[in-house]
Amino acid sequence: MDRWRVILHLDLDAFYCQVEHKRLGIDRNVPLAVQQWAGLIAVNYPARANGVGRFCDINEAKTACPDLRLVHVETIGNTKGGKVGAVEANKGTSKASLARYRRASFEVINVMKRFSDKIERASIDEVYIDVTALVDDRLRRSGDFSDGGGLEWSESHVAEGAALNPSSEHDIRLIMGAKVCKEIRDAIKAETEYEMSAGISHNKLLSKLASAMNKPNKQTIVPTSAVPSLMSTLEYKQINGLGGKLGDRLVQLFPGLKTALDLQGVPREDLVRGLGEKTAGWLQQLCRGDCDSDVKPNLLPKSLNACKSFPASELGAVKKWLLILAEELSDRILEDHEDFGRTPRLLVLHARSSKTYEQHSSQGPMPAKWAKERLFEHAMRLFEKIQGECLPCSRLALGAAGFVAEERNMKKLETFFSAAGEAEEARPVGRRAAIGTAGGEAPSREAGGGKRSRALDAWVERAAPAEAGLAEGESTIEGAPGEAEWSVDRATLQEINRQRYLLDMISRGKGTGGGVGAPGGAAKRKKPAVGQSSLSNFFTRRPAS
Ligand code: TTP
Repeated sequence: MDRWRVILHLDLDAFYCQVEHKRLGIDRNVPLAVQQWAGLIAVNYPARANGVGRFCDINEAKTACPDLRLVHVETIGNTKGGKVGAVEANKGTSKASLARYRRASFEVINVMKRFSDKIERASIDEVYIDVTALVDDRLRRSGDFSDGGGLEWSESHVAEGAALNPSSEHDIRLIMGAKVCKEIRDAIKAETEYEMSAGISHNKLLSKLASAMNKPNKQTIVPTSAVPSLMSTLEYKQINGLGGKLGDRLVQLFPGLKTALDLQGVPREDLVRGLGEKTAGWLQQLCRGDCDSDVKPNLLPKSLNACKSFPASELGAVKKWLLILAEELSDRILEDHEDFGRTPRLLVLHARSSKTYEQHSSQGPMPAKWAKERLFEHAMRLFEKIQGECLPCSRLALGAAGFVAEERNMKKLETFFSAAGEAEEARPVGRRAAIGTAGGEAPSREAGGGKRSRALDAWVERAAPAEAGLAEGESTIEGAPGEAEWSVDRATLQEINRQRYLLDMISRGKGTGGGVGAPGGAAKRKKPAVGQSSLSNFFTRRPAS
């Protein structure tokens, strides 16, 4: 295990409830749950203390806690005026909109960005942050901690049964990580009112396990000394990645085994026989609490999607839902364009057959105008191409992908990128290596800016369709075979890849003169590089409505 890294996992507590408390000005101590149709999707901690759980139906919840405040999620659809924001709890005519929770989530990210440029959004309410560089910096500046002196960790819990060793340099790094983590959480609380729980450890696996150990609004350190006892009680299905099909396969292969420690005891050759060499190796690592996965900065979404599941439906109902999805997607594209100055090139439709449960996909160029009527018209044309296979239909997803910057913004991005290349070149080698090209990331551009670098060209050339903005599992950019008028030509694909790379560079904050800052560092930093303003606006502008 690389015990030099310090990785935080931060998870907002009862997230949707917190957003509603703030929006509606409801005291935090009032039991509250967020409802979607007849079910509860978020329950705050006072309501949990009164016996309300996420799996209660509304009547059970009200019986358990008569004072419970119920707030329905925002909906979009067949309401008077058909506007996002109208609340109509009718599953048959409208769909849930997550717009207000997404905005709140980015408010929080905006604060986190001041502390590290290595932030990976794992979901709408959880992130990983790699604070290794910041911890290095703090320890270097703070002098000698060989006896752990001066570092307070009383604000943090330590995983049960373990203790921190103040003379271990690795534990000292975690203590400093905990200090940073507390600062981040305090800044978030002060600036957004939101509370979160956090885990501090040497990798993503352990920090995620740690953040769930003492909820709500607390943080927990998992030092390596805690790992053996943790693995002996941890059900392996709770490990990220082992809950789904792989977990089911493990149950089939090794019935009776429950904990990560149990799996450690399986001979490697048995694992290899059942799962293959690569998965076996990865699994053995996980069961020892080891995980070398990097925190992958991903602040710009690769695609925007609007989805709806419904009872088996024929064409008439599909049209109705597509119009609603087109409305939601239209809002999201316009918002994204305003925030980031980028334009989607692809409209992607997925439809699931209620007979075969198979998902079919179709995609084509995004219309130049993003009004819901135009999106709907194009979506219908996409649907017609696959309707033979997916009617009756029970799920639709309409997405925008293949983002590029507009010509005028591209100029800004190019300028920014040249500056980034130069700044990169000027950095000490160690630091450059830390944000370099490992793991298939796009290469740094060579210094000098003006001409395209060979490395960049090579990256553009080999970039997979997924890198052009299609999420994993979505269909490839080439489109349905034989549909020439819808296919995306190679030059477009290359352009999409190139611009995605530039946008990625910006979203990682490269070229801003060093990404890691102290609290309040944003104000002290250099003026943002040209082209970054759209992004900064996005992260600073909008309060949750
Ligand atoms: P979670 O992080 O699973 O839960 P939570 O934040 O409500 O509570 P906790 O403090 O235990 O972490 O989910 C984050 C948000 O995602 C949640 O507030 C509501 C939403 N959500 C759904 O919409 N559907 C679901 O099935 C789940 C589990 C969550």
